[in-house]
Amino acid sequence: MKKPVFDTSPPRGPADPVLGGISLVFPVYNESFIIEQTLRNYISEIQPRVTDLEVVVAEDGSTDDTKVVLERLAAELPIRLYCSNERKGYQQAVIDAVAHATKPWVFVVDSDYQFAAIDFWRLEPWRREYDVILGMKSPRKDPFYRVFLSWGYNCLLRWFFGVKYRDMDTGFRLIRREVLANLAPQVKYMSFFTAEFVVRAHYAGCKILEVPVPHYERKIGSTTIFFMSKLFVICLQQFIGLLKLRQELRGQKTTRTA
Ligand SMILES: Nc1nc2c(ncn2[C@@H]2O[C@H](COP(=O)(O)OP(=O)(O)O)[C@@H](O)[C@H]2O)c(=O)[nH]1
Ligand SMILES: [Mg+2]
Repeated sequence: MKKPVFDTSPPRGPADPVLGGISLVFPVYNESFIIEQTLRNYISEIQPRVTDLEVVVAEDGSTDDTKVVLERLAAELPIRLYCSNERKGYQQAVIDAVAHATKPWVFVVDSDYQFAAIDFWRLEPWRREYDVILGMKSPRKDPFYRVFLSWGYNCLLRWFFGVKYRDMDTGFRLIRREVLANLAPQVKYMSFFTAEFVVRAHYAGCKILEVPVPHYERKIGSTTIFFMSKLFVICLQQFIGLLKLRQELRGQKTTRTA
């Protein structure tokens, strides 16, 4: 396959309807200050240019005003809202959220607007050739310790699983729904879903592409996951998860052809 060339300012659609409709999926936890802006920006950017679009918003366990804001927005915007009271954690939240998607393609995006809606168009045209299209944060605008930990994590993933991807924990990804339906329910070892999903997709022979996308600082709130006080436990959990996944996949030859 020839090396992909990335357009630095791709046209803003329209998406080719032949490639199928798109489910836009947002996991949300404690984002009351930013979720309205995120939903309005994504819907106004994408809805006029995608013939068959649905928007799934999956919130659980928020302890701030997020539910109230979402209920108000659901009366106005074309969203399907799913709320539950117990926090699920990122991994289970994403698995449950994508199960609500019904279109042939699923665009799963973090709701804190660290990725801009317009950058959807950097990923969208690659649907012709790939099954999993990952927005590779370039450069990553997170605190130094996060950039460093993520670099180490990605190095370990490449080494353990013989993959070549550089940003396997991105929060901006466009995925063929049948791939998600097959593989998402199997994700269980690594808490942040995407890395384990990408490794499983690679071993299942999926065509995976990383496309550079701008990444922005979190303007409001702070990480809902990577608290300093929990970093050691999180790192340990990911490392144990990595070992378990390797154990499971050991001996399995990747079915990739490209
Ligand atoms: N539904 C749901 N969403 C979550 C949960 N934890 C995190 N999120 C969402 O997942 C996204 C990524 O979280 P974030 O704190 O921005 O992670 P970071 O960017 O890696 O620091 C955000 O949109 C959060 O609102 C959870 O337990 N349930
Ligand atoms: Mg974030």
